[in-house]
Amino acid sequence: MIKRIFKIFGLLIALIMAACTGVSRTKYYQQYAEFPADATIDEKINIASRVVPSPQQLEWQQMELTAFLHFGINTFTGNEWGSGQDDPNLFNPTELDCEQWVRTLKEGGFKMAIITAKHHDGFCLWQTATTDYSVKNITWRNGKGDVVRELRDACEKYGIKFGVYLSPWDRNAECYGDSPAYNKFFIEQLTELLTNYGEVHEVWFDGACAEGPNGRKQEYDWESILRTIHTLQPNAVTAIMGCDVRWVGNEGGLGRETEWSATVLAPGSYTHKQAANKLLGVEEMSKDLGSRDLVAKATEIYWYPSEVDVSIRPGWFYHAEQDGEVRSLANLVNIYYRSVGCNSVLLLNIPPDRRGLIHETDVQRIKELSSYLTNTFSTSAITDETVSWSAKSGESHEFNVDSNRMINTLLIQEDITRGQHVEEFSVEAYINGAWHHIAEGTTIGYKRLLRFTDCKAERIRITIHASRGIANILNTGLYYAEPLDEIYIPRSLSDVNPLLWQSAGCDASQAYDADPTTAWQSDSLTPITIDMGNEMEIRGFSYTPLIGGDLRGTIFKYRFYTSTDGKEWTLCNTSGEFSNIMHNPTPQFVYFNQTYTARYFRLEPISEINNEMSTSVAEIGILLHK
Ligand code: FUL
Repeated sequence: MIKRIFKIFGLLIALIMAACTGVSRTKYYQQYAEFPADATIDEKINIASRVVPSPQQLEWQQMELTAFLHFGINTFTGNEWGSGQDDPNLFNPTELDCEQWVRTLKEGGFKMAIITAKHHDGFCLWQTATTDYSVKNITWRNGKGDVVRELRDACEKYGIKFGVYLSPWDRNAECYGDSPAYNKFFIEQLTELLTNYGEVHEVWFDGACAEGPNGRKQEYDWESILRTIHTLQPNAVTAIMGCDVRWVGNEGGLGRETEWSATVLAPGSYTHKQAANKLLGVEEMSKDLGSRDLVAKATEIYWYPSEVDVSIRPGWFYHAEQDGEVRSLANLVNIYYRSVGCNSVLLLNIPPDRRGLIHETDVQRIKELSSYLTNTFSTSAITDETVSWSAKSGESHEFNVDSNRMINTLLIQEDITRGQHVEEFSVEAYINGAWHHIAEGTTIGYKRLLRFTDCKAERIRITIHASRGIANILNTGLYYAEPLDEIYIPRSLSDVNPLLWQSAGCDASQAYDADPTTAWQSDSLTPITIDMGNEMEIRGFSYTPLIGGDLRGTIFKYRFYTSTDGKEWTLCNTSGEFSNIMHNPTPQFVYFNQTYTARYFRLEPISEINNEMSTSVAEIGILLHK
């Protein structure tokens, strides 16, 4: 009883003190909260709305635009994933100029550059003591070159932040798969990068990973790996197989319309939490990571914001034959709306070419993007001085608008230092004496951009229909984004018209009907054999997975054969894998390093992306010239 009286008395004092000092009593949880075992749904939602970013996550989110630079041995072989066996002397950029990269990025509004210091092939772009497979043992610059150093210096000079991508998967290291030995090796590489190159703001660990030699599976010691980063670079965020930044779940530049930064998904490197993710049925690619229903089922919640990584070209590495396929301005602007405008950071890849320069076309596109964004978002049409406000569910806020200006975009931001709250909102415009509904959205988070039909309005009204407690809006703006025409000429999938083609053994015509939304499918790993009707000299082939559909049956490893009589077959020299097809399911163009005389060809699947016994070919084509 006495205890209870003390408790009530203590509470009263605390309330009186809070009222007198005006100090807010809201308790926030930095990056993580565990729900009490007996918490109700409402209590859980309340806690979820008070999870906030760490200072590093906040700084990262505020960058908005960051750049990836995929550069390495693949730039010189034409591959997307190197085998780890390519001659390191192939790495030979003739005019390497990291300052040109950084100038391009800086002028483009990018706040950080992340370099592939080591991709899956294991080739290191810096002077490392850990392996011979690096810039140290090649003729380029007499083995004294260091791309990481040059980029670091350029970032320093132009004042942008610097990050490193270090692939956990290593196809060159002999110790890969011998878990303790490789963990030691990997931590040594990380230590070099994090001690010799000044401040690092993001460490990117790719989730793509396969078995090592002889089927050995690497068990990563994520705890030690993350500890190394936290000790050596306390201001860095760790991405993907880290704990601060979440992969959005695709490589196509598409953030979710409903994007919670407070998610029930435990970060990928928390291996002991994987069972909890499974139980909830969530992974990076899940559509829903933070709805009320999911929060109700969860026991914990993380501030784990989304990063949209996408390449300006079809591949992550530079390939000259993709010079005509650099994304259009309209496409990049859409990506901006679907990433930065959907509560995510955009990580746009701009791969340097074989000269060691960002290609002219890419430079031009980055300039166009930057001036488009600057022109669009320079001055808001809202005439009120105060653009921050707060509201409970059901409340609205009105703004005066310069009615001479055309508008078609709403920009709205929550103050995420006080959590993410808004679940549903709508926008109305007061035009000619009446209110008209013009747009609606779900989550806001750090930033939300909503497009609506062009109009001129006297006032604008934003209603918060559902919010997890009080919504704290930090910024509101209205803008006009010029319409852009999408000029997209898809690359032809075949140089040979399949009119005369016949498939052997079954009707596989859906694989060459020029419609990549339909596929020839089989319930086993079945080769597809085609008679082209005429003999010709072929330089390569294309394989397209089902676009926008079920990826089951998509081929990962393959063999490709040609024949002149349909009896004797020649195995063509290829890498034998559609390297990154699982995460980037786009048309694959394979070129041989010689021509083959063929009337017949055969694509034989060796493995499917998820090791299933099935095959799917949306399109197959023959290439006659590079
Ligand atoms: C993927 C990798 O396999 C690609 O090559 C690329 O580096 C991309 C950013 O991540 O998972």
